[in-house]
Amino acid sequence: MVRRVARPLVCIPTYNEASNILALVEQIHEAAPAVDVLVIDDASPDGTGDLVRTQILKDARLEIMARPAKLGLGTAYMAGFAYGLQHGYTSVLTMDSDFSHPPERIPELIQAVDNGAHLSVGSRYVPGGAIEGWGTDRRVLSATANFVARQILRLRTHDCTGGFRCYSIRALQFLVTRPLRSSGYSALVELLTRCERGGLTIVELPITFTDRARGQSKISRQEIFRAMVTVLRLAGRRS
Ligand SMILES: Nc1nc2c(ncn2[C@@H]2O[C@H](COP(=O)(O)OP(=O)(O)OP(=O)(O)O)[C@@H](O)[C@H]2O)c(=O)[nH]1
Ligand SMILES: [Mg+2]
Repeated sequence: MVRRVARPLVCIPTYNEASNILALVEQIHEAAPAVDVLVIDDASPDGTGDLVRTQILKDARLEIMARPAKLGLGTAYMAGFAYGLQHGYTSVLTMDSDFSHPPERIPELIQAVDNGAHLSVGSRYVPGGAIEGWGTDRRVLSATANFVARQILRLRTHDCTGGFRCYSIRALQFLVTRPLRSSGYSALVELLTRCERGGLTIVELPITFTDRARGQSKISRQEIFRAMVTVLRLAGRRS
């Protein structure tokens, strides 16, 4: 039988995050004791899944969804959304597992949804937002990608590529009705575009994004190219 709970769920997709994941879960629970955490792990070769499974024996607020192979960020988010709805969670917050997204801001993102927003976005690109640890190349790439995506897709949200977001039940129900076209990082732009086109209320809260200190980046040139194709494909569609 499915256990039904009435609290928020934090979903963390992981691929080779053994050096980060348990410390992150601890910080999340320090900042937000009343949330459950679902790690969505894609058979990480570095044993991330085993670490989480061992910790679950000691931590009732932790759960794992173990997937058989690296299936991409987009399908990980969609699987987390379905899990959240099925188990009766009040909202689903997503974040990266490399400490780029500050756990201490989780309560504010959840609160914004509790106050009526359909989606709250932790944003680097609104006043008060910042990026720490990135060199000029990465800053320019990210700022340009955001600017171009916003212009082409006519998005109002300033940070359309960040993964620190809290989705309300209404947003989750709306998003799970149709599978995503993108499976990788560009899923973030697709999810946001669908929310905006669906008329959902979105609020952006400034965050300081910090570059990953431990573990390896998974973003590749191929992913960046795919993200650009996604933007063009979405631009050609109405909904
Ligand atoms: N489940 C799952 N998680 C993934 C996959 N690819 C990336 N992730 C996770 O998604 C999050 C974001 O990935 P990162 O590698 O940090 O990507 P990034 O932030 O663009 O790149 P960095 O600057 O290196 O941090 C991290 O928690 C990853 O472990 C995947 O295919 N499946
Ligand atoms: Mg990262």
